[in-house]
Amino acid sequence: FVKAAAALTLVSAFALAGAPANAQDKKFTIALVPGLTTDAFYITMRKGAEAAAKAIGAEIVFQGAPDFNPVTQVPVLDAVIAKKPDAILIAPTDKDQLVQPLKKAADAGIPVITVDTFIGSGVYQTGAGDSDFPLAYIASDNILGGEIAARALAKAVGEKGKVYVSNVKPGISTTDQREEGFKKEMAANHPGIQVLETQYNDNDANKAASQLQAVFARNPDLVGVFGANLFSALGGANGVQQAGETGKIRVVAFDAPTSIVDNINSGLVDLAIAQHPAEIGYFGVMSAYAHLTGNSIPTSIGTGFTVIDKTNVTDPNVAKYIYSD
Ligand code: T6T
Repeated sequence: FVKAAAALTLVSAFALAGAPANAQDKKFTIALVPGLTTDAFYITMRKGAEAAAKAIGAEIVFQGAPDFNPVTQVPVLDAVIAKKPDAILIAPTDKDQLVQPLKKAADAGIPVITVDTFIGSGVYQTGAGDSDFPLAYIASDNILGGEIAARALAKAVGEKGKVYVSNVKPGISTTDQREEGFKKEMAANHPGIQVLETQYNDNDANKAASQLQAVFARNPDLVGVFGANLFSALGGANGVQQAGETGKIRVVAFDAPTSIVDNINSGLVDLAIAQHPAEIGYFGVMSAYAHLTGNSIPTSIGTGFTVIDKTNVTDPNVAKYIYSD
């Protein structure tokens, strides 16, 4: 009896202290490391992550670098690992350069899920190679996004003429795949389009704008540009405007910051391919939670796109996909 009473006291003390009865009741801390902090895409992803965290009583730690660069992202990741969060969601800024730094997290027993971008081949948990250790990859289908961009740009320019891709830099899974999808679609189905050499802008919209003008100076018959991410598209569009070529050099934009609405309405941008970053953040957190509470999770989750143009930009069901600032 004494033993049983002591056990009872222990149990009630435990209950009073509010200790978790099971893993579901634990307050998890989930780190979200974006590609960079000052990008409407990742700001919107954070909102989705916070919404999911609220639903499950978790805490999000949002910590990132001010630019999209492995050199600045790796120290941030090291600091995050040192704090031992329950899980890490990360948009790796380079397919190869983030493998070893992320391995440190996995070796420390912290589950890793990549959001938006991937490491290695992006096919995880297969036992192949040394970069398949993340539990899941949650993102847009970026090859498909590039194909959609190619079809839209080809149509806008009447299926003929010179175009080019304004891109960030090689080694980023998302933007590499968008370019791949774009070129594949052009080569397969749009024989009248000539794709010029890609211009890499290091995620600098000003650089992308000057590059547009330089490409136009070399090719006065340039008819279109595909901006493969937010800053590439913004810069490309600004370059077209500065060159006085609005409506003549057609712009297809990846991503949908608030400024895209004005650009679509003014005819500077033909179409924007909005990703669903909030969805990526939401399902990133939910996947981490499922794993942390003993459930299995899919190794890949594909999120959607909403294509925004003049015909639907005022529709609230479309406008809700414009990113948050
Ligand atoms: O396009 C997004 C993201 O998907 C990509 O990986 C990097 O650039 C953005 O964050 C937009 O700036």
